[in-house]
Amino acid sequence: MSRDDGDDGNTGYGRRAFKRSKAHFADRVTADGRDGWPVEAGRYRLVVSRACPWASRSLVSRRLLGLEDSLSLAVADPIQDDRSWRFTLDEDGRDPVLGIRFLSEAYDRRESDYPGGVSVPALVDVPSGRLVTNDYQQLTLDLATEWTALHREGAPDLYPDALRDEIDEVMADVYEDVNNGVYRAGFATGQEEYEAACTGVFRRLELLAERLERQRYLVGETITEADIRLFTTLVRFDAVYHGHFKCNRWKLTENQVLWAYVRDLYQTPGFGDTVDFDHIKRHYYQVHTGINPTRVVPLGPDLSGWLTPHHREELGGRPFGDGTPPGPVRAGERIPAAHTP
Ligand SMILES: N[C@@H](CCC(=O)N[C@@H](CS)C(=O)NCC(=O)O)C(=O)O
Repeated sequence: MSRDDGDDGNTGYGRRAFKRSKAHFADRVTADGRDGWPVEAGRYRLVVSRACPWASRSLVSRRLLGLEDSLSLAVADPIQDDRSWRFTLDEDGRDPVLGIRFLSEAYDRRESDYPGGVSVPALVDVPSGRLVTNDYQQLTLDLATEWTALHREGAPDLYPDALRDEIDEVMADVYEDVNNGVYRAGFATGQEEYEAACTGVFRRLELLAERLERQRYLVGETITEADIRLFTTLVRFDAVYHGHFKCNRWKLTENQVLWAYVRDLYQTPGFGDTVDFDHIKRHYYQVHTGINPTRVVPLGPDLSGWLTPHHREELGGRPFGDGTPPGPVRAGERIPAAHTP
């Protein structure tokens, strides 16, 4: 992400509007390997921060599609230092598979003196240690449509052909006003810029709530990529966007429809079991020192409500279509109990 003066958006506060930079490395891993990166079990490593909403999309997709055995996972420390994402959660501060201490090393192997920012999610080629892509928008679509040979039995179709136009349309609005809208509000340096972004966030959330009052999921009657993308912002809403990013017209818990919708997803295997509220809160409140110079992390909100009944099954819907929910989270990838409701 960046402001349009090229700063990294987390700490740079020029007088210009927050603008997200385009992903720089946009190679695709495909079934036919047309960019030189064929889908192959065990070849790639997905590097994420569990704090990051863009990376969290790929965490959910990987679980729902059952790609854990084929696509290994590296989780970065939620707090970057001046060399960006680092593997300080691992023994000796090194990712055990890639053998690197900083994600930037994989970027450097791909392109030395790469001038852009180092971002997650990142897909890294294990044999060469080179970054393949950091294009988070395409990554999950490719996991859903190109990695099918490695999907688990019973994996859902997250991007069904017949519904793609509608899914794309919903995702475009969700991206502009919600996924990125909260960032534009949070990093605004002027009153007007903030008000426009914040108004847009809540206007869109109200429209989405109207839609979701009648149907369990955003498009069709099953979980799709559109739900994953809305989920990753909603699950962070009260914890960080409401306070830290000043999106505080109301809390998610005050909106009956959206609160039930996000709890429904949270309680669905593959969604909530990827969420680490501790990483989320510490990242936002400690890294964005421009908007929280004390780096103090608030104690709330109370998380106990996340596991309460949502009653959304009364709307019908078939979460996994003809498929089945994913199995339990593998050992080593479970979120510590202290970081969950
Ligand atoms: N790659 C995308 C989106 C991914 C993204 O913004 N990830 C954030 C974390 S939520 C990141 O890694 N930012 C770089 C940093 O904070 O050092 C972009 O360049 O805008």
